[in-house]
Amino acid sequence: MAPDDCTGCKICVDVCPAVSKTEVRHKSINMEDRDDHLDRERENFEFFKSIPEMDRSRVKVDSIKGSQMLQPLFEFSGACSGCGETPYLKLLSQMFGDRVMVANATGCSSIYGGNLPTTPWSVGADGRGPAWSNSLFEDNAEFGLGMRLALDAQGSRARYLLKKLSSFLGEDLVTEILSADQTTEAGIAAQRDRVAGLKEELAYMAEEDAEAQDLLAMADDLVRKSVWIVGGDGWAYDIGFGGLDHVLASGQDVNILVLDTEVYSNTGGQASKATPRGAVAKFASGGKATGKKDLGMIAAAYGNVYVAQIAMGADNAQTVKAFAEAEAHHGPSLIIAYSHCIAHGIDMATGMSHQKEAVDSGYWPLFRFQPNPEAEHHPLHLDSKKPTIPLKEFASKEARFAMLARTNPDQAAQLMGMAQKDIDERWRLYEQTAGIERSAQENGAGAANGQVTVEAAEEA
Ligand SMILES: Cc1ncc(C[n+]2csc(CCOP(=O)(O)OP(=O)(O)O)c2C)c(N)n1
Ligand code: SF4
Ligand code: SF4
Repeated sequence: MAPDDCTGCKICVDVCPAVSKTEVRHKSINMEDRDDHLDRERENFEFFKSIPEMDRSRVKVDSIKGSQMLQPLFEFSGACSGCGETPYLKLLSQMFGDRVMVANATGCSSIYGGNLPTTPWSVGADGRGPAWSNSLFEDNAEFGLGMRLALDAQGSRARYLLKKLSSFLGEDLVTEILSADQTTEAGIAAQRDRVAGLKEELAYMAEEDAEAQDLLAMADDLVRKSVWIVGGDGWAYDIGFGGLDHVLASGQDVNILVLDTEVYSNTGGQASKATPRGAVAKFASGGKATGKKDLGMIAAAYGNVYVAQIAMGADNAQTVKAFAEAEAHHGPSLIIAYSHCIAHGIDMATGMSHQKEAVDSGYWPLFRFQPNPEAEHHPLHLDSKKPTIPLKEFASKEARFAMLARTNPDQAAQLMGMAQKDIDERWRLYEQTAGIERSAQENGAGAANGQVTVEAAEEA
């Protein structure tokens, strides 16, 4: 661990599975006084940093062990100690590396993600890292869609110029670049090598040829990028929902990650449509009277949108799978990630194990909705089991529920009863939906929304 950057959140100790057989409560990782260990751990960390990073193409990126072997390009953020949002961003940066482009809605993730002049978004030894930018709270989905459209337009112009200059560049190189399989890390690394070779060729030609100069500027767009539209529930469920819906309907290849803390965390915990019934939040001081909006099922209604509801602390394999599937899906993807937060009034050291209780109680069911053109296909996969503990058991550990029981026990009891019914009913609905067959069609000919690609227009 990084001794100068550890915030003492204790989560690593809480989740450490290796327990001593002889010493009670002693694990492979334990909390001890910082001052007694600082010098030794600084030395260890320096040694750790000297170990070469793994070659991405030799690692199974879509597995827990594989993804955790890879260098995080999001590290040491200024979030609260033990924040439930940041581990998802670290994982995202490990799995997709410097090909990631993030459109970040205003909220906690834009503040700890861009507390300039520092930023936790980092670079590898070659100086490359994810590209990140922050937009408004009300238009971030559109902002990310713009990134996608710009990448597509540049990529299509680059392919057009590549074909046009093929007699100078060599037919073999051009064909290899145009037909490259970029679905794996090895395929992407090979494409990067080809593009590096192409840029060397173009550097010679660029002085005399304006089109070669143009292609040189856009050659990097021939390597597949991964666009991620990131924000909190206040953005996704409420203020930015119109734009989010527009982007889901666009059919474009973007990935949306909702870090769901069930309140507007960055401005002090106001209720959003993601806040569950019975929870106390600002603007819901008597406990929220209505149930949580089911954003996942709204998105799934489109049929061609990949949707996953995840909770890393409950099932990290399902989390990694959802990220990999969302990224691979040729169309819009939505991941709704349960993110524990100081606003919930929990012991943050138990954040990850508490996520498991959220799932065990049915409060946060895990699922993946996988669009598929096959007619005999059940797109909804329920990844968590039928609830095994009552909601009350989970909720009693959170001040947002418990405080109402103290101040207004009758109202708390009534809302808790209704909230339990919400859970039972949602589980019943999901179980039935998991049995439904549905097929999804790909986008029609040409780009989504009837746009004509630069490539097609210039060729015409
Ligand atoms: C249109 C607009 N209204 C209000 C704000 C103030 N504001 C900034 S962040 C934020 C809360 C964000 O909440 P959420 O999207 O849930 O993200 P979280 O902080 O929980 O990660 C608000 C209200 C703003 N930036 N823009
Ligand atoms: S998980 Fe928390 S306690 Fe453990 S090393 Fe990281 S910051 Fe420190
Ligand atoms: S307020 Fe919540 S979401 Fe924001 S940084 Fe703190 S723990 Fe994370």
